[in-house]
Amino acid sequence: MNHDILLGAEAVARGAVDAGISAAYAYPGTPSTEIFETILELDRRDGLHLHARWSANEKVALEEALGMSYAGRRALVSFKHVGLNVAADPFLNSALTGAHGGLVIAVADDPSMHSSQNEQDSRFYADFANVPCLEPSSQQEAYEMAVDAFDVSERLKMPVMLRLTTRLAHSRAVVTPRPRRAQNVAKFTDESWKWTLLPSNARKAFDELLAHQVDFQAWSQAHPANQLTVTGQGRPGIVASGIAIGYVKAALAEKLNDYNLLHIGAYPIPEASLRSLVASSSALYVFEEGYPLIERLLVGIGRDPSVPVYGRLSGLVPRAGELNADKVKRAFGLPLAAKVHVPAAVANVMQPRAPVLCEGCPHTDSYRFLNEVMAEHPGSRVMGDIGCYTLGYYAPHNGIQSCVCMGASIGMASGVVHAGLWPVVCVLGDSTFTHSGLPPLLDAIREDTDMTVMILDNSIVAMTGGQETLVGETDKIVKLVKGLGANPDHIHVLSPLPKAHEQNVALLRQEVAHRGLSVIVASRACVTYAKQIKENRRHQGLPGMVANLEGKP
Ligand SMILES: Cc1ncc(C[n+]2csc(CCOP(=O)(O)OP(=O)(O)O)c2C)c(N)n1
Ligand code: SF4
Repeated sequence: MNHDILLGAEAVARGAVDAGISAAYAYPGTPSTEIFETILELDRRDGLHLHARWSANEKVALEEALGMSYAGRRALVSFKHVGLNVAADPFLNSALTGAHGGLVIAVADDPSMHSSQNEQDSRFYADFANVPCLEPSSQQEAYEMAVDAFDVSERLKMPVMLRLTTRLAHSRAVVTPRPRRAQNVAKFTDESWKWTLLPSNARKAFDELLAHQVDFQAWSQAHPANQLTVTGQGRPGIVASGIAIGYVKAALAEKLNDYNLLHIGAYPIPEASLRSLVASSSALYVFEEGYPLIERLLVGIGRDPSVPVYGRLSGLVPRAGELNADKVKRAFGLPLAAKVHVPAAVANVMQPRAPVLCEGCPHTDSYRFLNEVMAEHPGSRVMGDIGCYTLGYYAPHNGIQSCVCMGASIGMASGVVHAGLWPVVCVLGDSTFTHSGLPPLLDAIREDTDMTVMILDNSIVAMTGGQETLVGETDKIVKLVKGLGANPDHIHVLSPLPKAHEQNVALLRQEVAHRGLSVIVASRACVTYAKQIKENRRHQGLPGMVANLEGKP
């Protein structure tokens, strides 16, 4: 039997491939990126002939996967938790259409916000949409659940969410894979009415979805990942979901035998098991990675308080941030592991520091000329976006004053202009622009909004590790902007190079002074991913290396 040492994210990819997917769709984002990167690698290595290209954004990824499912074949979608906000519309509606070919949506949450702007819990989305959800507690389970999720999706005719969190996605363990299954043959659904969500169909489809909840409950109740162990009537009970079971085991060791225990790894929450646990236990301790989904159900309103419930809501466990074994130990008043002594010299080096742009980064030069021009307008603002250039918030650049979600810079800059403040510039990267910058730019073009949009085109999706961009060439970005209807007299391309600084200052000064919309594309390749850019361009069939790699240290 084969064994592999896999990241949780890699295990999901292996599981999906072994389940017989025909396609994978994704948009990069930590901690989900490795799922799709592994699919690309397996596709190349094993000649699988999957459809696997990065999508423009998460909504598009899910819609493409829905089409694949409509056509009877299996598709995996993967993105980070905030990506599910972008894909929320097709996700919630896919609960009504159901799935034809297996459809699995792997969402990686990031509690403690290691690389994210919030720590939302995707299980709430599954609950909200009324779709089944699987939450692995180990890399092996991540693999098995990925395979099973496709079976369940086809059996229950529903999209299934596979929820990961950072620790599991990014840590390795031995995984034993199963034999690989063949892909499905394409065949249209014969229930097109369900996929045509006109109110008359949608009402029927929603009734079906609600009626099916008993089947989903029966499935989750019987799922091996949902394990109830009653060690004794009247003992305290523990509920642990997903990866939290590992922390509970590590913290309590053999003391765990003194507790009743319910582990939950499949949702909807298995209500019968939860009721049995409540009926058998004197008190309940709830450990779940993320928000208090199970705890909230247990606490309820107006319930009998004779079985107290302790968890994030009660304050026994911190409300925010990742769980770990120490947090569980603290909850039970157990001694913590001895602190590792870090010598003073090492501790000084390890002081937390704000992340910085790489040496020679083109964004540094963009912030230099941008700051010089904005300094001429005290009280002006630069609306930022999400990418490497977000690091321009920190000193020495101090170049942006907002960052909310991908693509928000343009819409927010418009709002500021609508409020009567001036001047306003916004900065966003090339991938962020194609992800969700086009619709707000259309609005701004329609109104000739008095602001300057700077698209920082570094030829790659740098922040998430060097994935290919959708457009690939500055000329095409310019064509896109022109095609949307922007005034060609106020569309410019510049090179953010130290030697072009004065020229760039003059151009930006001129466009900020222009009382209407200007778009400036600052085009220079990322120096850190130079090799990757070359590789991506070759893959995209684009000619050779980009010319503007000057500034590489
Ligand atoms: C909705 C959503 N999806 C994905 C991410 C992860 N993410 C952060 S920045 C980024 C892309 C940045 O690329 P680009 O705009 O080209 O800027 P660069 O990092 O190359 O400077 C991605 C995908 C996110 N934060 N939000
Ligand atoms: S990875 Fe590239 S874009 Fe990101 S900071 Fe480094 S040089 Fe700049």
